Amino acid sequence: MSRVARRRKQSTGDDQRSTSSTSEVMSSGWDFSLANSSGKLMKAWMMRAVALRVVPAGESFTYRFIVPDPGTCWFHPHMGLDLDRGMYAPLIVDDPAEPGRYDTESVLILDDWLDGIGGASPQATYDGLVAGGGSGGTGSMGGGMGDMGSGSSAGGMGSMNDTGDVMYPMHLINGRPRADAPTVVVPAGGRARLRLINAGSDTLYRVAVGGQTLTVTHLDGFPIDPQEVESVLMSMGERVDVLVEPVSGVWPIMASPEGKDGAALAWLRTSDSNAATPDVGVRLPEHDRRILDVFSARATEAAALPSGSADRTVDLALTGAMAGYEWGINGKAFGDGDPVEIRRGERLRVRLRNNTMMVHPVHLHGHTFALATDGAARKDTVLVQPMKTVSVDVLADNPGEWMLHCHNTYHLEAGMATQLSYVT
Ligand SMILES: [Cu+2]
Repeated sequence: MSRVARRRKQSTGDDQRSTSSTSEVMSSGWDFSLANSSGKLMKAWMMRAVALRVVPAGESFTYRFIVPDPGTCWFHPHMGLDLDRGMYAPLIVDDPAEPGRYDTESVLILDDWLDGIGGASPQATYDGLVAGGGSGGTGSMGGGMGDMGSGSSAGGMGSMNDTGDVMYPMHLINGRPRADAPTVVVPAGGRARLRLINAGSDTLYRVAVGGQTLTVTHLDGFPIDPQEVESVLMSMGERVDVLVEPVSGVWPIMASPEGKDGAALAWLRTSDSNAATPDVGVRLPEHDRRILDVFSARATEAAALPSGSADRTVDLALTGAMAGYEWGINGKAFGDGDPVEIRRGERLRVRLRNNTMMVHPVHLHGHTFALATDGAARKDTVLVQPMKTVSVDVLADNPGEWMLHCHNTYHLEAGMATQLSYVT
């Protein structure tokens, strides 16, 4: 366990903020220094506003950028499989006009973990997947297409097909396993805001809080008309903010890995309760009750893209198979295919068709998008289920070269990415 904790500390300890207040961030941009003491090359992509830089070992690079929107964000490198070794941290931008009221605010980062356990490593796991199957100890579920079968242990909410390639021995919240679960304390009768981030590499998490209703207020940092649910399904890269008003006691906050064994755990305790933590197993009844439907969520007026029709539509097929572990877009691995051309000022509709039997959370750099129906939620990452199509609208307002990729670390490493290129 100490290894996990130590890695967590390493992964965030080198980052330095150089601003002191949110208002400064909002008004004058932000210096963000990354110092690389890892002894190897580190490539960093910031999620929304900042482009890719390679930070050589022993050197540092300072990002300076304007923060366009408040919200729950995170940052991490996209260098090989570093993300699955815990190199990430939350990036929370406070909203000076925050309308919500809550008594406590907590960031809960979900992660799937195998590195260093039983000799496993992300690289050995990837190599095992490419070689066509999981050998023991690499943590890989391996096997050919369909080996996971229907996979999901979930009852009810629609059938998931393959939700992941890798079996993880541990699921963590804020770097901590179940036996050392973190606790969120909320005043008796109070309201807690939970900022949930799925930093996992290959795991969808279904999150619920025992005995409680969740009021979902933000998706990927952007406000929605609040929705009351009992569980939320989060793909890799997604963030969900919820409000909870627990009745007096201690309650499990549980992230159930979709289609996989185990669970990540935290506790929600009211300040007036000394109750012992109960034995809660790996699944709550709430996991199989009302689940958030991202596609029916409505953006608040401030967060919605202006209504309007797309100037142009681009089709991107998510392609590949477990055999050979060849993932790509339009049948090509990153670098082999043509970039998607985009013109400044246009509204581009990107139609994402998943031609595989696996789920793929698709994330776009440098922009946010709206799910392509009027008033739908604004996001930057969207889960595309097997054999389904999801359309998103992108306003071309940030010239540069930007990645669009699957946020499964192993699929990305295999090439499931393309580039959005501004042309004049
Ligand atoms: Cu993928």
